[in-house]
Amino acid sequence: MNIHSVDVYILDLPTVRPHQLAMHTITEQTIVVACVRDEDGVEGWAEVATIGGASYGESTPEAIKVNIDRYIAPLVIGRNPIRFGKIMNDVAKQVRGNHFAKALVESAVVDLAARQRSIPAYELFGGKIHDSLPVAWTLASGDTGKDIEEAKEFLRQKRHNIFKLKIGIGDPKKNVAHVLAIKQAVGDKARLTVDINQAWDEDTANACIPALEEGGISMIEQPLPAWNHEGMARLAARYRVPILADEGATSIQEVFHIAKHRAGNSIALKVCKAGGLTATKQTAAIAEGAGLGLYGGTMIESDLGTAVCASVYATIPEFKFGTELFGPLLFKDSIAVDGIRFENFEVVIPDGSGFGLEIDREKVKHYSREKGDLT
Ligand code: MUC
Ligand code: MG
Repeated sequence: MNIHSVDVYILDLPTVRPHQLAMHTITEQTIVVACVRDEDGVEGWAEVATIGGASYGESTPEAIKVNIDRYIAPLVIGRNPIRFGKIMNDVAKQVRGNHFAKALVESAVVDLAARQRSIPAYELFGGKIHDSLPVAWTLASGDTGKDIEEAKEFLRQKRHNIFKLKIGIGDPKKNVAHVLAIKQAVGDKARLTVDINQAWDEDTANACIPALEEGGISMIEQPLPAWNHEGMARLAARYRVPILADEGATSIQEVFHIAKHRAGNSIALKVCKAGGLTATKQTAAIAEGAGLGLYGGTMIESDLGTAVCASVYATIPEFKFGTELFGPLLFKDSIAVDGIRFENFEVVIPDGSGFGLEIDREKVKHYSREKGDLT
């Protein structure tokens, strides 16, 4: 059955606590959800998230919706969802950039194609290799004492033993002291990484990385601006601690460039920044071929968007740094009837049809900015 309609909703969901990044503090997280329906009424659902409007990346929730409604949906309606490769290839010829919008549409079409066949979406990407994957938590309350309490509690609950610290805002030296205090408090029970979200220049990076390396920090994420591949290459050559590219690795071409010039020795995958599930697999293949370590990244999606990422990450052989698919745990509420499960320091890959979640339409309606038009 072919695709009959494509509907896009922007939702604002509250978080359990403020989440502080270099460019924005999240208290309400905005997600964009798409519902693709076939002529029999079977639905495919997907989600992408953005952080802080236009402050983190170029794709804003409003632009994602407008560009799908106006430019992408007409290219998708009337098509057979199982031909998602051809559909997205045709979209690529007519629509430049717009990776988040393309990721959202491809994912919803894949969910529909899988549901039409009553199979999990990961079967359309080679099948799952992992039943679950390690999952980090970001300590980003902005307070050392609270972060230590949170880390100890999650270790006790066997929820997380990898913690990422957002240190792109404030005085770099104080931030290093904050990280080392947390490392000292958790000791060998947990791995600690830091994400600078592009906030340092090379001098600041050279002033801070030696202490972090010495203190046992296990990975440094996007210390320099996304454009500064040469600087990232110098850091990767100079330090033992892995240097991970996130905002600097947003297309297969960029990842190839990073691999060729060693502008970092590891890559954060994100379905939205790659432009979809297919592009995520291609990115992973480039990284694998070049011997770069992989990290299963998040844009802090809720259950649905996390299920999208988990489904494709499950088909990728190795995540040297695990994943950070903790998004659902930061949200106060869910738009899924049964959410993603977390067990024994890992996120469990959902096994039902499509991305494995049943959508709670009332919740979508409740949190949607476009109240009226959810049919
Ligand atoms: C990012 O840059 O990695 C992922 C985890 C988190 O706390 O923020 C996001 C964005
Ligand atoms: Mg990052």
